[in-house]
This record gives sequence, C-alpha cells and structure tokens, in this order.
Amino acid sequence: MSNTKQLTGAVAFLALIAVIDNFFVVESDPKLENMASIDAGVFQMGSQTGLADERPVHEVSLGAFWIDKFEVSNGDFAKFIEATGYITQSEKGEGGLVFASPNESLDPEKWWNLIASANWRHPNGSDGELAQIDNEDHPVVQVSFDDALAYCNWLGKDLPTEAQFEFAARGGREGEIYTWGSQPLHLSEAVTNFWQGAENNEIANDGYTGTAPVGSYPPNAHQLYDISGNVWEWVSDWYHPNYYAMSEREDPRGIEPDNILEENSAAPAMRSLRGGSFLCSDEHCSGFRVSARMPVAPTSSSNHTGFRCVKNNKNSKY
Ligand SMILES: [Ca+2]
Ligand SMILES: [Ca+2]
Repeated sequence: MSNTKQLTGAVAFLALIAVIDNFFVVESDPKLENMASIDAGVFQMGSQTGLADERPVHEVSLGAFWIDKFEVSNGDFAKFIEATGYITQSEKGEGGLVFASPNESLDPEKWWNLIASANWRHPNGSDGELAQIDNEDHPVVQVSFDDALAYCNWLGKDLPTEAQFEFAARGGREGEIYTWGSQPLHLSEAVTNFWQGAENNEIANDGYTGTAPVGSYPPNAHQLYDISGNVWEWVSDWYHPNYYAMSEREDPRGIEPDNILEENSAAPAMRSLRGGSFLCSDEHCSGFRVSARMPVAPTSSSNHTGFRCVKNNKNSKY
C-alpha cells in the first residue's frame, strides 16, 4: 500500500471515529431528552404578505441543531433556581408587566401594568391567582432575555436564533402562514392557545384565558409543542425592522447592536420574540404566524413571554 493510500485510509478512519463519537456522545446526552433533532437545510425565511419587517423573503441555510420540544416550564426553571440560586431580573426589584383585561379598558395603552411583585413565581403579582407551586407544567414567564439565556447556558445550550426558530416552526411547510398550513384559525378549534374572540370578548374555547400547560395542543411536523401560541419566546437575535434586507444567507444571527441604534439616539436596542401568545388573535397581533417578529426590550419581563433552548450540532458547518 502506498503512503498516500495509507494516509487516506487513516484520515477516513479518524473521520468515522469522529462521526461515531459525536453520534453516541451527543445522542446519549440526557440533556437532549425532549429535544427534536432538526436536520441542516435551506428555507425561504419571511413573508411577502406579512408585516413590513418580515420582508423580503430571503433564502437561508442552517446547520443541524436540536431544539426543545416544549416551552421551558416552571418546574424546569425551578430546578435551575434551586441549583444555582439565580435571581431573575424582575425579582431584583424591577417587577414585571402584567396584562390587564381589555374588559377593564379598551385603550391599548392601558393593557399593561408594571407590577413590582410580579415575577416567575407569581406571574400576575403576589396577589395573582397563578401561584408557581400549582403550575409546574405551565411555561415559565416573567423572565428577561438574560434570565432565559442564563437558563439555557446552565444546560450547555443557547437560545434559538430567529432563523432557527422560524425554520423549526415551519416544519418543512414552505410559504405557509401557520405551523398547520395556511387555513385561518377557527374559533371552535383548539390548534394552539390563542385569544379566541373579538375585541375584549375572550371566549376561551381552547380551554385557557392565560397560559396552558406546555404540550396541551397538537405539535407541528417536528413534534414541537406550542412553537405557535401559548407564550412568546425569546430568541437570540437583536431586532432590526430591515434586517431581512441585509441578512447573511448562512446561519444568520441578527444585527450587531452598534448597527441598530440610530445616531444620537438613546433608545435601547430590542431583542426579538417569536411565536405569539395566548393574547394573540388573527385580528390583533397574529403573532403565531411562523414569520411574525416582535421587538421587545431585553430587560423586560411579562406574563406572556417565556422561551425554549437549542443545542447546536458540534459538527455543524455553520
Ligand atoms: Ca386561550
Ligand atoms: Ca410558544
């Protein structure tokens, strides 16, 4: 055998070992339990019929990754707090935003109140009805961007990028509006946890006026539950309304904050939320569309915002 053939054989053998090592080490990792494996792929990101910040539709390619099948629950988050002693941003005295029913006011400016006692243990404030101890299977809310990222990092994971979230949410449905296709939501259907009704008349045929236990509704094609609806979810990207016009094609990770702030502007940069919440209807917000984006201050916490984590494939090209 020539030296060249020996060398080629050795390289091929080492490559095989690397693949096997990755397969067994990663696939057997208990932290991948309840995560869906998403193959590398190319998709059309955005929507020509959605809002201005969803345009233009552009081609994006992603490496393989794993993503949580469920929103992170109160029970999951409690383990993190117990293990690390982490104190969330809202618990440091900043409080959290709590939705006030439009029954009390039809003025959208008055729909949200900053409640000092609102935090992940008491999403509606300490006088609220939802006590965390009774809601271990509900999605954790009243977590800021840093809180969400700290949880994912604790598990050796990350928050998904906007591109990863949309690719996973679409579940292979190219050009569709929702995770289930393009058929509009019908009030009698319980396809996801959303706001069922017009204006202030929430009929809650889906069973919940607030959060639902994670995994209460049918999953998408990747077996992802509540990737549409229930609670909005933090993603890792900084938000810019025109980002899609300048996005990288391969594994886009959002714009850098230095490029977001307007010159001489004191306005803070925003992070993106994805997936909509129990407060979204097709008439208002429609955030459960797979292309919908929502800018939010990263320091804010609210009672309709949570998250899920991803783990990137260490052999990923991107
Ligand atoms: Ca509902
Ligand atoms: Ca969700």
